[in-house]
Amino acid sequence: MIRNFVTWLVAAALLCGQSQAPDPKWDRLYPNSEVLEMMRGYERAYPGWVKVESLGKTSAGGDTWLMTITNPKTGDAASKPGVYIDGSTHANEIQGTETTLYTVNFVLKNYGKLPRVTEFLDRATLYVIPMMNVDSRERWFSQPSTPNFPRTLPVPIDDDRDGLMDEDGFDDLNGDGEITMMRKKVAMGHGNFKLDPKDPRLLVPIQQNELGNYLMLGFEGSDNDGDGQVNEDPYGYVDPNRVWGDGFQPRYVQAGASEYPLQYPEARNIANWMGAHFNVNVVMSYHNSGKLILRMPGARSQKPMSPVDLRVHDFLGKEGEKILPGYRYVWVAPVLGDSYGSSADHTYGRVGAFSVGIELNAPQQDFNNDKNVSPDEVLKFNDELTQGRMFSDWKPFKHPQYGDIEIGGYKHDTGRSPEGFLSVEEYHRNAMYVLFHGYHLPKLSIESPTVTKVKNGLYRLHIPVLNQRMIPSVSGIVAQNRIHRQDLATITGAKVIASGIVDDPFLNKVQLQEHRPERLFVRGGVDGVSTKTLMFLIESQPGKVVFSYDSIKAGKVSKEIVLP
Ligand SMILES: [Ca+2]
Ligand SMILES: [Ca+2]
Ligand SMILES: [Ca+2]
Ligand SMILES: [Ca+2]
Ligand SMILES: [Zn+2]
Repeated sequence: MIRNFVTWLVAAALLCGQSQAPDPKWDRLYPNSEVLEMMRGYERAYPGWVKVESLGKTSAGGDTWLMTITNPKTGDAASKPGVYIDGSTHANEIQGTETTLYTVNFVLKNYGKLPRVTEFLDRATLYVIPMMNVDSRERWFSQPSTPNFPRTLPVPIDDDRDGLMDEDGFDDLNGDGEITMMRKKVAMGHGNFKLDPKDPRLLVPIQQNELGNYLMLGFEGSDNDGDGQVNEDPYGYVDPNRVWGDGFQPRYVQAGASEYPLQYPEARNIANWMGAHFNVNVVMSYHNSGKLILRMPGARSQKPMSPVDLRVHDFLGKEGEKILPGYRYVWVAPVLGDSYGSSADHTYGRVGAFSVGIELNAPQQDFNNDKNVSPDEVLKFNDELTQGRMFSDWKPFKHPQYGDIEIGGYKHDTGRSPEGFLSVEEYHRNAMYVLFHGYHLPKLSIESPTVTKVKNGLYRLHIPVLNQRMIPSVSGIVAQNRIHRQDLATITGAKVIASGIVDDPFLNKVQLQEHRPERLFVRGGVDGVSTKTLMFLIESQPGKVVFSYDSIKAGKVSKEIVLP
């Protein structure tokens, strides 16, 4: 009896303790080791549902970690339409990682509880790369950094063309673990700033008719190589979002580009993997900041987006403005300037996915409601809402080149990433926007066919294929550039004499496929929220045949059809 009880206890302990899923509080940013532990934790807690794998090594010895999440009982991951999300392409744009992890946590914990989450994991696959630029993200945590630095891939570049690479970066002169700002008081008339009369922690630029007595000297550091310039060649710079294949331009056109497309493994690992996963319909990459949903193309000189795809992007983007209040859905090029070789251009142009960049928000406070958060309001936020956590007060320092200066300013984990107490709403809304895309993944069903007996042993079938959701089963760019094979319709159990796409069922207008009618290629697939009717003329005895519709992006459906 006791022994049975003990056995039961052990079994129960094994079952529940078998792996508690991670339960992050989301009130802080997670360094890479904790992110990876969290990913592994979900994998252990949801065996078969979550797979964590490395797509390959990265430039400084890390790994491109991918999570694949789906209900394994409803089909293989690759057979289902996919949503791909990633974070920390720009290494300083940290909370993209937490946004992806929040999404992971939400879908896993709400499967079976919330119908739309359940539908999502049953019929779709979520692919997640929480840390694209993994090595530099680690560096942001472990070495003195700023809100803007490092953004680069971990690749040394001779920015000032003096033959040396990364020889003069930022320096943590005062040893507080942060790279903050330097300012210097000078004789009246020698500066272009003055102290803000409302708050001496701030400098304000002088007006035309004023004399200034302060200089802003930029981010903390000294002239390490004695060339008369301070911090002119820091760590990097190769921009991980200017190195992709589609639309690539060399460095003399696009600053931060690599020497050739996909030169660095951070991008190449993902491009190679996604090139073998054309089931990816949606790509969402998290950046900060600015509250923007950015659609491609990256530059005005590139070919405009296919009208079919633009319509879908516009729908998803406009709805995004509602799910993410204050965010604006825009075409990136006229708003942020032309850029070449971005991941969104690549994954749209080479994979045919609906790809957007999302510029996340780090909410602060507009105390006087004038729709602008001014520098003094940021300081007020620092003082009243964080009790001074964000800002290091100015302190005197003896600088090797500038003499007596002051060092102070905002710490690296402020400004671009949300304060812990405000992060959950940001992550949650963005996760819900991922699920909105998930909901609108193409969802195909075969409606009731019309079967006409032409004569004994010869039937004509009109088979409507319905797509219930907004994303087409083949995107416009896939159809246009033949990125991967079109949707394929087949009949098994009969000899196919002719097949085609029905333009008008009443007038019996059909675009016939000239060759091999037994494999009907449905160019352009089934548009969002619409039906495409297919015609098959088949030789068969009365009985049953099976119609199958196989879409790389929308999955496979089939239906038995009875011939009278
Ligand atoms: Ca140099
Ligand atoms: Ca410092
Ligand atoms: Ca220098
Ligand atoms: Ca320096
Ligand atoms: Zn970015």
